[in-house]
Amino acid sequence: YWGRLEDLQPALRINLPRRWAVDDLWSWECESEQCVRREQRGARTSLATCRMQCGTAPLWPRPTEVSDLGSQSAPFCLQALRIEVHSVQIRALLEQAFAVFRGNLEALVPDSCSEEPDKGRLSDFMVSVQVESEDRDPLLTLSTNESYQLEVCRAGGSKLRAEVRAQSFFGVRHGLETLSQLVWWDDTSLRVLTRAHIRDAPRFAHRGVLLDTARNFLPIGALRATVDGLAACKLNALHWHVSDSHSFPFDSPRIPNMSRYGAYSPEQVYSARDVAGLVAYARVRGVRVLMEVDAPAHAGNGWQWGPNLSVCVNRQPWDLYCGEPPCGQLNPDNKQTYAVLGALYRDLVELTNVTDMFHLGGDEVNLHCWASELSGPVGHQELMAKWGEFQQRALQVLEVAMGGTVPAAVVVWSSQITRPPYAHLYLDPRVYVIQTWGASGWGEAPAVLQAGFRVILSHVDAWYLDCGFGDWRGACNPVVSWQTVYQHRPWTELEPRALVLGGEACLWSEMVDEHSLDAKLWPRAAAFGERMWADPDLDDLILRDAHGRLAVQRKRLVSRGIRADALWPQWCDQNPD
Ligand code: CP6
Repeated sequence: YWGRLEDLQPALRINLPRRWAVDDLWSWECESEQCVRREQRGARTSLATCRMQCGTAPLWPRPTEVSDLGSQSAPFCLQALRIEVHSVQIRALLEQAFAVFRGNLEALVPDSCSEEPDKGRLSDFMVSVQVESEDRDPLLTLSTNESYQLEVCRAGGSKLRAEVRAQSFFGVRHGLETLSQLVWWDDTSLRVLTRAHIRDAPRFAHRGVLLDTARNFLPIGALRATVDGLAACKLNALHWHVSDSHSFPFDSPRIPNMSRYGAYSPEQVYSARDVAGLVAYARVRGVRVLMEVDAPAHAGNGWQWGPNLSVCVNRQPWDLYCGEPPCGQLNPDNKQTYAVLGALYRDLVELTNVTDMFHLGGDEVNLHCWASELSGPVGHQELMAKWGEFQQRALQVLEVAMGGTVPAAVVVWSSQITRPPYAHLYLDPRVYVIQTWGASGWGEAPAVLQAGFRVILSHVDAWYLDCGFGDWRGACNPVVSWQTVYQHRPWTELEPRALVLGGEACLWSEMVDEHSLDAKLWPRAAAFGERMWADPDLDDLILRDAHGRLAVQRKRLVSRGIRADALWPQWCDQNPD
């Protein structure tokens, strides 16, 4: 505009709605399951309320069966919220889960909710929880029934009743999570849908996220925050890759030398108390912690205190002796190696309440390292046999650490030894679960399934949330989008389906620390969560619907203190469809 500013004044005086007041000036109405904006000064139906009341509540992950979802809501104060426990044997645990639920609602409220008894507010919001199982000390296993039923209905007058029923504590916990998603903040108060009937169950038993605390240390608080995010998305496993060749931050009560020699600094360690605290924190949130001390490869710094426990440590040129610098690989010929491993396993078994699953690592063994450092035969077959023997002895010390039993699922990463002909020579399919990490195109999963092994899928081309190939060498591609994560459904082509236990989204931490953790994990790990829990069919419509719901889930994560990455311009929030 080249004219005088004064000439423009009349135009500027056109009364445009101020953006931040958009909900005051427009009214949102439901039309064929879509929120439609109508100009109506002074109207107070907010977009959030419209969305919820449209019968399209943005639940994440999508439940299996929503047979009834009301189109009415009621405002309430947190003071109205109460719990009724029908399962006395685990009352304490249920009350803790309820406190978490309550905290999640509290996090939605920007300021303190007015205590004035407002007309129309619920006087009583009763949450009744009931667990069928008699288990007094419930721990998550692969056979835990995580399904639940949630019913919300008016209980006369200004009372609301929500019933959560499940076989296990973990089902009830998921039910509370869903209930928390029927609640939203509506400018002046919390509101909740007043009718709902939901039956829900996960598609896969193992739904995990891997964090690596060896390349860069992550403070225990960052791990706790990650557990909060997992819980919000009904993910149930934190695979904690605690050590690698770079560092050994686990302060093992039995072998304190490991972190003395291996931690980046005396402060950057996880004490037994830290670990036990995290495990308890995670259990209340429906998550189990699986700690992996990687072996025999990816083990160097931290092991130097003993004579010859690890070989090739920090050796150059690294690309001859390991998959990623700095090198380091356990010495399979040293009896002491197994004694130390056994002691470490014993610590982990005690601290993490191991039930039916334990991770032994087992990835990227470099035979050239062993050939160059150990005496004896150097042929390929003999070196594979050495690896096989290492695996068997590691399993033996695990059995001892577990008090004479082997967990039903001993997990190792896919590698040369999990492929034919070695898999059948050295690994028992009744014991081992293979976590396949190569690209989908490598065909690892079909081969492993055909050999009768159970699998956990974590394909590098879809579910690696760091950089995929070559990250620490400076390349960073491809970075997977949430859509890539979400659309990946390898099991549609895998047989037998029953052997697919689930999957993991992996965040290796060569280029991650606590400052970037949240944004790299979320909301993409949430997209993974819905894929694992609900496994919705895919078409454009579903992807569109998912985009909108994920944007809401991302806001929930933010409200709970997770600094999740943005999904779209804020304009899209205000202009649905
Ligand atoms: N660390 C360990 C890693 C990787 C693996 N194990 C890895 C390898 C290739 C890519 C990404 C990660 N950084 N211990 C393999 C499972 Cl592309």
